[in-house]
Order: sequence, then structure tokens, then C-alpha cells
Amino acid sequence: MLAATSLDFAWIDLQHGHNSAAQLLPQLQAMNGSSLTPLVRVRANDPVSIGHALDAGAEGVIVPSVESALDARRAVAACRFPPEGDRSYADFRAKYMPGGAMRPVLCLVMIESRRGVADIDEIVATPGVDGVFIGPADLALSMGLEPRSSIQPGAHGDAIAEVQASCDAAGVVTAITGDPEPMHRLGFRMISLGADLGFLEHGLADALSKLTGE
Ligand code: 3PY
Ligand code: MG
Repeated sequence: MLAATSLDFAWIDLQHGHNSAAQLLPQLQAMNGSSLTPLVRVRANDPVSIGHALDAGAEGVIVPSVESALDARRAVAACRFPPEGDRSYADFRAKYMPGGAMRPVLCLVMIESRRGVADIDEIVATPGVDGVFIGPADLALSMGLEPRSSIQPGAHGDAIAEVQASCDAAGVVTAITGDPEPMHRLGFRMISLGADLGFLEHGLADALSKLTGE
């Protein structure tokens, strides 16, 4: 269904939600070959999870909780074959994709903590980091705030603006989740519109309210 929309990308979440690594392959098969770029948020910054997602046909990975240049180098190394990195070669499925098993893939690192914001310049300067995905909820938690997916005025908003400015200066894309309209006004050009369960919840609430008037 997603592949038939005009979305530019979709991400399959293996960090949160209840998708499993076994479900990943058919989900990617359904999206490969469409105009949509399938990304996978891996469960953690570890080479096995990252390699598995890329071998299964992801066009890129979103790596959670990157807090330092060391974390960023680890994520990049898992995405790139030698000499740039140390990704292990497997050609079972990926070789049938356009570009083959060694096709270029995106490495997006998530900034979602105060520590990540503090090290943002070093993180975006890491060769091979294609973009930054901001996690507003975890970032808020790390600042002692409510874990909302929106941008909160004050220190939270300032931290997000700082990340955006560093990414712009380094020439890497900044992506974010949350309410798309304000995010777009703030200059974000890669925006995650929401999640399947949220759409289901809101769609059901809308349908019910039409019936009950509540
Ligand atoms: C966050 O807001 O922390 C996220 O990871 C968004 O998915
Ligand atoms: Mg998060």
C-alpha cells in the first residue's frame, strides 16, 4: 500500500513497534522496485543488525541513539564495504536489486539526546554520514522534558535548531518525525509523517466521532 503512494520514503522500524526481523524481507520486497525508498530503523548501532537490513534490500538505515563521532564511525563502517568500512559481503538477495549487493546505501544517524547534540559537529563531519534523523521524543526525555514528538519551545527547540544548522553547514540532510506542517515551515525537507499505528488510531477515532458526534 505504501509503495503505491507518492511518498518519497518509508521506514520500517525494528527498534520500537512489534515488527520482527523475519517480517522485514517481504516488506522490503513489496517496496523494492517502486519509486519509494525503503529505509530500516535498525534495533541498535550494531553491525549485524545494519548488515542484515541492507542485505535484505533496505536502501539505507536509520541508526538510533548516535551520541558521538565514535558512534557515527561505527554506524558508517557497518554500512560501507572495505576500504571505507567493514561491512560483510552477502549476495543472496541484494544481488538481484538494481545496483546489486554493493549498491550505495544511505547511512542516517539519529540524534536524540543532549550528548548527541553536544557532539553534532563531529558527528556530521564523519565521512559517510549521509544525514541526521532527529528523535524529538527521546531528545526531550534526555532534557528532562515530556517525550513528545513535537518541537518544544525553549531548550528543546534550540537544540533542534542547532542540529539543523550543523547539518546545513556540513551539507547533510536533516530529517525529523512529528507534525509535518510546522516541521516543513522550519525548513525540514525530509519529514516522517507518522506511524501506521498512529494512523490507525486517528482514523478510527475520526470514524467513531462521526458516528457518535464526540
Ligand atoms: C524519537 O522521537 O525519539 C524517535 O525515535 C522518533 O521515532
Ligand atoms: Mg527515539
